Amino acid sequence: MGHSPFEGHLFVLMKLDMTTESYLSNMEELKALALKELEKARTAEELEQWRAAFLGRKGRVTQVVRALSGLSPHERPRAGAVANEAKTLLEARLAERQEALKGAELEQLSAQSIDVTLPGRQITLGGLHPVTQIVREICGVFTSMGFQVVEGPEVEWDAYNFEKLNIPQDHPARDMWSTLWVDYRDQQGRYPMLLRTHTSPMQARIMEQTMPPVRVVVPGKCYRYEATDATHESQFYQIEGLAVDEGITFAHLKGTLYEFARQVFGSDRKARFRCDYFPFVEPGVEMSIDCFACQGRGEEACRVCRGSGWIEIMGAGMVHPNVLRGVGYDPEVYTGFAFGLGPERIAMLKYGIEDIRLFYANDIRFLRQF
Ligand code: 2NM
Repeated sequence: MGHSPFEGHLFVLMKLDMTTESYLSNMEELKALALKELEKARTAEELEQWRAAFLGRKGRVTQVVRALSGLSPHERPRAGAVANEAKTLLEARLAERQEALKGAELEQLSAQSIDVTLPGRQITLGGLHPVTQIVREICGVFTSMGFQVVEGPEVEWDAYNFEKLNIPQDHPARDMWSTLWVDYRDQQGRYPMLLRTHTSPMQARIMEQTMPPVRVVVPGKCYRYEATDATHESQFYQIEGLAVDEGITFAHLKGTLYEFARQVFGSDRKARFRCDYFPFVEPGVEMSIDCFACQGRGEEACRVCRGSGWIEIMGAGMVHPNVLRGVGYDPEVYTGFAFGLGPERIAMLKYGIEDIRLFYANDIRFLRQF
């Protein structure tokens, strides 16, 4: 019921038949209570609450002063003088407390004041992860040659990750990728869903949805069920590219990828293409550049090329006619080249990083270097 914090000390109600003695003793009691409560008030807000409770329009003291009218006329002056004196005293004490509080607040403010001429605190800026930086740099090289950057889902269907890429069920080429399967069975009891082992399923999606000319690069995270070591992670990035049009030849592949190598590793690079096998291309190649650390001399002590003078940087090839047919392109009309690279490997070569696991160990001392 009561809102005032002083409600607990219910004051004796004035009665019409009270005597001057009882009036005075009540006034005395009220004054003592008010002074005691005033001591407890610590803030301007509490002081104001106190004022309202005792000296306000409906305050206790005000009510008691009003109750003077209940006394007989000849008793009123004495009691009135005592009541007024009590009221004046309480008002004076309140003013004192308000002054003291204001002083204390000012003191506190000046003690906490800020020297605005001091230099600001140094803040540490975050930065892009080295893999993000290299992915952006590589994509930038290809967009400068007219490619579009596209991203796709990390959880894929077997159909896009393998079948449309000329890797049918039970084909031995499936062993090239140790796959992480999603625990979901279709009506035939097979597992049709997986974590993509490369970004090529997105190329298949793009070709299915658009007619040539197609020029895309697809960066993104891939997953493989493999033990981790200095050159392998179970989660890693890939950037794959694809160009399909009438009249695309292996010369376009070489020209495009050679330009990439020069932009990323320096304009004096040499490039070498040798046969390799990927089920989604024919012919398939691996591309190497001459070692930028020992200038291709193949020095025995060279840690970058391990003495061979050449560094493998990616796989590539002419898109297999089965892949083109599978996405609805006529391989008699359209041809294309495709490539795939690992940005972590590119960054390791470029910056002399010896262990791929450093990228994902979240050691700020390593990450800050880039
Ligand atoms: C590589 C190597 C060679 C490739 C092929 C395709 C697609 F979808 F067009 F068939 N995407 N990526 C490809 C070709 C990827 O990675 C080492």
